[in-house]
Amino acid sequence: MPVNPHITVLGMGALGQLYAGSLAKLGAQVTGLSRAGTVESVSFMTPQGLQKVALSTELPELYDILLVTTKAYQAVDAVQSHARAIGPSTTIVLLHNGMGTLAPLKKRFPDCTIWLGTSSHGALLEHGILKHTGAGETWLGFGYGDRNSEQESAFAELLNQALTPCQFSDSINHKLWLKLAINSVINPLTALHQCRNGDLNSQRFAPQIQALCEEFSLLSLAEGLDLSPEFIQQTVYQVIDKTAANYSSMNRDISARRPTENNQISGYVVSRAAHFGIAVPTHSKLFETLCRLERRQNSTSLL
Ligand code: KPL
Repeated sequence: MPVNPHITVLGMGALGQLYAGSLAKLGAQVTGLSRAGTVESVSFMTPQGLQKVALSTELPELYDILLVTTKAYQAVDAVQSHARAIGPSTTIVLLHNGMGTLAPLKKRFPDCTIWLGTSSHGALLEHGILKHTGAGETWLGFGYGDRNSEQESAFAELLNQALTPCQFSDSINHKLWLKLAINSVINPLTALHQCRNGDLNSQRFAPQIQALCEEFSLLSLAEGLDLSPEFIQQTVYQVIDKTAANYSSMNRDISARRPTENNQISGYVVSRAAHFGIAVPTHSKLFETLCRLERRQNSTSLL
């Protein structure tokens, strides 16, 4: 990878635009790719007014860094559709909610390096204008392929300057599973009840949230992670408080009748629990209820 790698951001939703625009502001070479093609600029709403940041519309023949910010269920096919520009010198960075994309990608691209990441930044796109609604953090970690600590630190430092803080972690699995725990509680509940994250502070959700955290903790033990139910619950409520005014991504997907990341969030929890023979009845019920809701929405939208 060159000293100043070209960064291709795949998926130009709010989070993709936040990362692409912030990196481009810093002077990095960034191309943003949406389904319609390359995106020419990112328009940030800042306290000083609108700031338009130009992106590069040129794509390298072989990608240096491919930062994947699509929905989790699109990630594998989206990366696959760029296979001709992905070679042994490409590093794929997976920065989406949910789990389950590493295994198919490393099988499909055995010569690449894959890093995993998680972001807690809040971003909102309204009429093409990007708002950075919540300062968060980015964690990156090694997923697959050749390790190169210089490149790992250099990219983490670049992101740290663009969108502080960002660190490369040796315990990325712990961070990813904690994010999965947060998403497996907040996303399905706010999607099914069509409420804001902060509404989950209501006492009526407390028993369900407690059960979800206890079940997740049992699964985390089996995964060798040991996240206590108290720690998960405390973290979930911290995120609920920090993002109280926001609608979760799954809430927005259901409200707009788009597909959700249910399979990559609750579905992943349920399938890993089944693998270990652990009962997760509260997660299973939420997963199935959302599957039914999505099926109903799909069938009525076909009428
Ligand atoms: O990641 C999120 C999401 O909406 O997908 C949370 C953390 C729940 C914030 O809304």
